[in-house]
Amino acid sequence: MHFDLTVIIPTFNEEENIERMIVTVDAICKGHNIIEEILVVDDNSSDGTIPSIKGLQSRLSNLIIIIRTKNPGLSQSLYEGMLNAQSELIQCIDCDFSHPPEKIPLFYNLLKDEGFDMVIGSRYIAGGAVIHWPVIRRALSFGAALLGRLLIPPVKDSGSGFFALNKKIINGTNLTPRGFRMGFEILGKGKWSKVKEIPITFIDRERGSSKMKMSIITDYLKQWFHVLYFNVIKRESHNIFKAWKIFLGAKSDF
Ligand SMILES: Nc1nc2c(ncn2[C@@H]2O[C@H](COP(=O)(O)OP(=O)(O)OP(=O)(O)O)[C@@H](O)[C@H]2O)c(=O)[nH]1
Ligand SMILES: [Mg+2]
Repeated sequence: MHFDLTVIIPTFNEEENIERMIVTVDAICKGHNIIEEILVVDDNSSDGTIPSIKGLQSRLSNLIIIIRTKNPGLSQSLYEGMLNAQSELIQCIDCDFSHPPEKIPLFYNLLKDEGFDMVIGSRYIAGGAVIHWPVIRRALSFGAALLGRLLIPPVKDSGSGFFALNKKIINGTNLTPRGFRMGFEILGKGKWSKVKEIPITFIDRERGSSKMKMSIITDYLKQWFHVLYFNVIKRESHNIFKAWKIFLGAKSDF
């Protein structure tokens, strides 16, 4: 079967959100004539997430589930989803409705019709926002975004989990996913040339519990240094130099 787009939904114990998210994504894509594969990548949830997905599979033939039992983690799950995606164009979206699914057709059009390699839903450009986060969470997230800008300065929200890409930019790259910032890994090591950020409003989850742990801070620091090492010492990528050149040329889309 041909798919225009693969929508990857990473899950870990999301029984309160998963069914509504799958049905919503499917309705939005169908409403825009996008033939989509919905690929849920689950880290062996112990709640009702897996039975819910299996229950929906009888009426949605485009719904696939990967149940992982080794090397758990959000970025690892997204990467496994990307490697198994049946479409060249891929959308990543959280399951808890923090990311607005109605924006998926815009991401898709920017990849398909305007030829962007990667499109990032940004909280930190004009028109973007975060709603209902405590001050400490805002400070940590914004601090992480600033750190990201030291390496990839044109991108204001490199840690966003709401992003879309053309699979060709990760083919043959040496990605080592860890933590929560898969988009930053791809910006640091992928073979992109055209990237765009679009504003999104990120709403704090209303249902289910957070999977965020403090270890994602150390994971991010390891990832950040690894991207630096990969570009500056190993010279396996020139993305940092390329991004700075674009930034100094003052282009926001590139
Ligand atoms: N497969 C997999 N998915 C995960 C893992 N951790 C989180 N997720 C999923 O990734 C998405 C983002 O996780 P969240 O817990 O919402 O993280 P967050 O948005 O930073 O924090 P909160 O919204 O406060 O919970 C959700 O769809 C989670 O179910 C994991 O280890 N494996
Ligand atoms: Mg969330």
